[in-house]
Amino acid sequence: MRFFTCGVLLLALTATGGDAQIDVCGKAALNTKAESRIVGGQAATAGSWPWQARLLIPVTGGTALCGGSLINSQWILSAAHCFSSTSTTGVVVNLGETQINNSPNSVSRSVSQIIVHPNYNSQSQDNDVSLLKLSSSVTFNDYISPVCLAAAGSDFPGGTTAWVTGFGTLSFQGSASSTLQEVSVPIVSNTQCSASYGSITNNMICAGLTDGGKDSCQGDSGGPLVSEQSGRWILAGIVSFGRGCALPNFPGVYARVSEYQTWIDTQITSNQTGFIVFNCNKTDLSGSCSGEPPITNGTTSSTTTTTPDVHQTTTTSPPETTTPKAVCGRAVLNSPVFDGSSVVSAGQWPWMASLQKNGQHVCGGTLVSLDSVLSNADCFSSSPVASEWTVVLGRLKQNGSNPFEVSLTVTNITLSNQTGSNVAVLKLSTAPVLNDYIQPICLDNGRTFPVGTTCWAAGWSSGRGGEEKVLQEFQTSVLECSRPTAANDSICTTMFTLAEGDSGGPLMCQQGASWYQAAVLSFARRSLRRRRAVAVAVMEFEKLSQFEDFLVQTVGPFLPSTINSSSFNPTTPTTPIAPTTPTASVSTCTSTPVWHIHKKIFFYLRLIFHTLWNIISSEHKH
Ligand code: 4AZ
Repeated sequence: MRFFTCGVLLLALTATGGDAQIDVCGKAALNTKAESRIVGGQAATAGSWPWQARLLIPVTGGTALCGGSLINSQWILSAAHCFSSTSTTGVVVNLGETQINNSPNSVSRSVSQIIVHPNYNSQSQDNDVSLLKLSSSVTFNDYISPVCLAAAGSDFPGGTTAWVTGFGTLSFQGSASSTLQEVSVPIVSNTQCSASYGSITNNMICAGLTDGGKDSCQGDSGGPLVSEQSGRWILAGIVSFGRGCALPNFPGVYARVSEYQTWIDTQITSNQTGFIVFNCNKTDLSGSCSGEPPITNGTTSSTTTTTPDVHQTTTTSPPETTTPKAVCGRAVLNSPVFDGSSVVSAGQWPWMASLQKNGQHVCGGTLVSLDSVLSNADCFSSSPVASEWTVVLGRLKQNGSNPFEVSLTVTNITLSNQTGSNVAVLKLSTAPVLNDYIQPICLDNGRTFPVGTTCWAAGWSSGRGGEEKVLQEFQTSVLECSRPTAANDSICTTMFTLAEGDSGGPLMCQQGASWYQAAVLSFARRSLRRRRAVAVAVMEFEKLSQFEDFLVQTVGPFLPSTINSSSFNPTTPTTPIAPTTPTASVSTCTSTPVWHIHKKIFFYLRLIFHTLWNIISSEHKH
């Protein structure tokens, strides 16, 4: 079972304002989502969204359709762009409807006042908010009741499940629906949304799937985007705009309700609306606030249908801990260049995390589960306080724009406690939405990476990656460890440049289609051993499998590398591996494109020359 953990206590403590609405708002007695979690639904059932309003607005040559939300017995919250003037003439608000012309519980009201937000900007769509006062109050019942509003300070992290409802068109420029439609859409962070639209203000909130297929559309404008918290439905957004409808990478854009608490409170002076802080500070294993699977490899199928039609929730699904839907070690955009070290491109190492203090990169890390990041314990020796750290995922450049990045706070830091080197596990406050740029790496639990296996390290260090400090990658190759006792607990590689700032990052080796973390990089404890016989400098790292018990305890069960976890064999590589010597062409786990081979030979010649030079010069010093 996925855990729905937004705190009940929090609700009690953070409900603000309002004399009556706070007791009644956000309850939908006939909404079965919370209990039965219908999968693949279509039209909403009567009473599912009792705050839904259908607005009919006279315009030249006809009537425009908009949505709205009932927020107390006499007020509707809607979008500013629904109104070209504040004239109330002919404006009709219908409540309690599920099917147009066939809703026994519906009521109709005219409007006595329309208030458009004074700072509404029709160019940018900033502050796309309006209030409508009904000519007379409505009586609440199972089909008509107000929604709660997200209070100032609410946080809707990317991946949070939200639902949008409306009578709008079923496709862009299609025809409007005669039945109320509902669809669940994950919240998209403003950073990610800005990457698509360019100008998303703090007064906006976005929701949709990377692959498209689910969205609000024309005629839904002004209607509600809600999220559930402790059995209450809270209005997160007001349908505002979007590029087309349900297009990939163009989520729907909504006015962010939590930015309007003061304004709404000053407009509605009696019978005030119920504001509740939405703050899903704990998440289930899928990374969502209320049970909707995030965009993960294998779980989110993009539907080709448009506009409200499909919803999926999972509270009745089996425990996530036994059948995790996410898989590890997938990097669809990975195409490392085999030339020793190079600038990384976006999505190449989608588990790379930048661990930051005061906005400055301090150490590397890796996403190793849906909500845990692995790093080096040394990074926290001076500051083990979780609240001082931020984890940035999906980042490529330390200076420059990173359209896919997500910044997350840390709730807990746990350090392993072994003799020698140690690792750290950071629990994230929210599980990030997984996409091509953010994915977990597989944790090595005792695999064999034979001598000659090509592996990679990656990291950000000052002085590297140019002005933008782009993530760097380093190709290396597994060597036999010179220390006889090291065979079981260490993995040794050819030398590569490791600097402060790389600590905590991964040594990554591919087996089959999946990438495994074989070790955590350590700058402070890096071990350089020279093997005189073959004149190759060796780097020695503690094998990650040494920390397996600690990792299972702190991170939870390791993610499988394929969805069919029963075929998961921790010790047998998925492709045969033929050991080779370090000086030969070495990528034995994956087939290496022919055009890479000359680069690799050049790389190893350079490496040998460099190593010999180091040995000669250090012996000269002695
Ligand atoms: C509209 O024109 C509209 N996909 C509303 C919502 C969206 C697009 C257009 C979001 O009313």
